[in-house]
Amino acid sequence: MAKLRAGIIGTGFMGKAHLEALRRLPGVEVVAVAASRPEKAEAFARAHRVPRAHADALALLADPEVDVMHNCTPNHLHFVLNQAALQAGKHVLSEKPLALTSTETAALVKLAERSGLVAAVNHCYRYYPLVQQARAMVQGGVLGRLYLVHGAYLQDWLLYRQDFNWRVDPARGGALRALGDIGSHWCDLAQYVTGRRITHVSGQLATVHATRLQPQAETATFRSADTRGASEVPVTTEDYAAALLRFEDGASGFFAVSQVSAGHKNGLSFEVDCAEGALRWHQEDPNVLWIGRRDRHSEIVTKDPALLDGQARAYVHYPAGHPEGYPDVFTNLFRNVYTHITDRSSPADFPTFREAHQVARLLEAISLSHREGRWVEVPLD
Ligand code: SOE
Repeated sequence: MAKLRAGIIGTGFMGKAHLEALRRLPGVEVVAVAASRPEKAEAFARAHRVPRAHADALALLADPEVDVMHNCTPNHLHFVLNQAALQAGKHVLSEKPLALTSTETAALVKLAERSGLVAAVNHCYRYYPLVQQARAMVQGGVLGRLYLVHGAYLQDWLLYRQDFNWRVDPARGGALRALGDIGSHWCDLAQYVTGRRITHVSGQLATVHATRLQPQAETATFRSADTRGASEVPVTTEDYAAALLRFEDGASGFFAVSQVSAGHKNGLSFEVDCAEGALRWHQEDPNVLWIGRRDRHSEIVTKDPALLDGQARAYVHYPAGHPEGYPDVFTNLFRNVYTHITDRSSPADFPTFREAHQVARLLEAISLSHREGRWVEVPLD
């Protein structure tokens, strides 16, 4: 891989995850960071030995030594910085959701495709070895015709009324909270594994807490807020959403997302029911894949590179028995992106802006269906 230089904007939980994953890739160097305040970027650069801390995001985008911009900022900055990066001639790796609305995602698709630059979105869950195995089996038709796809993404970090974070605020997180934040992952995964688009949806959304206590200081995702001096604010974003689904080949399905389900942390799961068996995968136990059978014992496939399908084996870094997990899937996705930047004839196996735009359309269709009480067709553009 030829040397490529990355710049990371945003130094929170995600900025650090991107940095660590990038440092495992040969031929990639993280040369610059920027944050919401210059002191934050400087402290991060010092702590993690990144050569340059820029005063702000635009200064990083003007840095001629940055080839690829990683956008690890809160959701409301995704559109403007992704756009600015493409205009500055940088390849982009954006956190999800790609932008706050499908009007914005459509504009980014246009810009990215015209620019000839590589533009990807971090739907990282695709790149667990056992997800790859499931994909190979479903798309290879090993279990016969696909009937149903179902699953969930359940969390509990917003269970209590005093739980708060910028994601609750529609101006910063987007009008669709649970759907945009974690529903986007589930829908991306379901379509990636099956290779089929979701074409029609019937949705239901619910906000459990009509008001929440907004603390004076910003609270990080997954952390408890300090409620001293907090003010009561109305909540318009959903805590829960579910949808019935129709896929393009006639398969059916359903999924639910929730950020108020006690005990569930990152409970992302899917199940695929086919004519001759079923598959089930769960993110919190990611190194196994369950194969359900009716007329014989069900089976467990484990992360053993000697036994996995060739496509899945490419995502295994360690021998059988050594668990691989969340940080590894970032490296896997980034490897595919950086390889494609270097060699455009290599497969573009990463979530593209176009795919993320289609997910944005899909989530908006679920919301529309909820508001109008009817099935909605997901626009194709
Ligand atoms: C919070 O819900 C969050 O950090 C999401 O924003 C991520 O995309 C998800 O992977 C983990 O949970």
